Amino acid sequence: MLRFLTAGESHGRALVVIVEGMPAGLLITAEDIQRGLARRRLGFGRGPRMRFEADEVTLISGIRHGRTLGSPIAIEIANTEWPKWETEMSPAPGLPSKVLTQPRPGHADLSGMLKYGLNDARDVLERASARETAARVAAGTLAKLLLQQIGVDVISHIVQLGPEHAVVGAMPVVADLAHIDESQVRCADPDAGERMIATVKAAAKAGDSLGGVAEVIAYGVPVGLGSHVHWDRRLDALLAQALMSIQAVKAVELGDGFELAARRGSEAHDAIRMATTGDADADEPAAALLGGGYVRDTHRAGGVEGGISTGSPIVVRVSMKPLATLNRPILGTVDVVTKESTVSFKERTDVTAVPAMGVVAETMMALVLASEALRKFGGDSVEEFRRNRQGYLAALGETPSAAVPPLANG
Ligand code: EPS
Repeated sequence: MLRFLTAGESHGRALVVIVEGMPAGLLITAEDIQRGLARRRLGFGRGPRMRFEADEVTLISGIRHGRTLGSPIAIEIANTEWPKWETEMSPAPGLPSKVLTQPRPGHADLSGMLKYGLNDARDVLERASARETAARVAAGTLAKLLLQQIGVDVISHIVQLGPEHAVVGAMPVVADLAHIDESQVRCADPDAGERMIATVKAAAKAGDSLGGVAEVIAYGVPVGLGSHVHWDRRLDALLAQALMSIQAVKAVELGDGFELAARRGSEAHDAIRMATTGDADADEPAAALLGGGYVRDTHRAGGVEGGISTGSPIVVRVSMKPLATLNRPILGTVDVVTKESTVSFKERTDVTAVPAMGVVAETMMALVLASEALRKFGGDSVEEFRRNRQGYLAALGETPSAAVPPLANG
């Protein structure tokens, strides 16, 4: 329904993204995209590049006078480091000044070199790099703005960095996001945030890297996105694929995920009750409406049952492994030319990119939800999309007269 394609190497001239399927009439400016990209640069533990990489945005097509046209949207994000890399990364025939033959364990280097028949790890790492997520965030900014038109917001916060866990009380809500972004590690729990920063400092000193876990939450998603009818239309499966595709992500869980395995069925599901007037005052004011008049008081399923959204917040946890590039390369590898044992080549790197991964995870969730909302509601213009969603919610509120199907069409 909504497709996007990225192109570009980490130290190439630019990243490019093409987004197709966006309805006409969505208000968008280059500054909106810059703001999204600035959030992706957040986070203690990033390398020096994040301080000078400016993410220069050019809107190439599909937008006129600040509104989408319904045509493919092309966005370019220039790499401000390009002048330094212009010779090494030149598309013109020639040879690199340095060939990287000692692949880093944990990166795409070795498997990519073998698969594509390449002897220089740079030919693989330039595209495997998480720099590509800048292009995804540009596409995701469009998805987020579209979702806001139907009252859906996606937020994230860091619940674990290395061995340090946040003490999670109430689930953060949309109004907490500015406060979360102010934390250097995007953690809602300030004490845990301090401990996380100390852990990153210690890992940096040791020349090592760290992973962690982001929790991503979507508020305002109505019942009925995704479907139980086929494997590739299940919303949880679509979310898992999209989130797992983020560089260095190794696990994704919905709701209580892995913990559910140890529980009895009586403690693993979200009981259903009819909404009462009191539900309108809860954190999610539209909860009763979004669930068709039914609500849940727990979020164990993460807002998806049978591959279909329930109307509850969608809650997903995303786990990122420690970055494969180490400032003190100590992991053993093999030189692909000499076949001798050695340690991997040294690249400039981040200590951790977990806070940024949370922002990228918001992006991927927003792209999936926007695509599925477009499948459900359709619409070539934003107005039509909104109208269709309103009509659906109004119809959901109408109680079926009896559990008997009508005898004839209409
Ligand atoms: C990355 C390595 C680092 C990161 C980069 C991802 O780049 P460099 O080697 O140029 O310092 O800074 O991330 C970004 C540039 C970005 O915008 O997120 C890697 O190997 O994945």
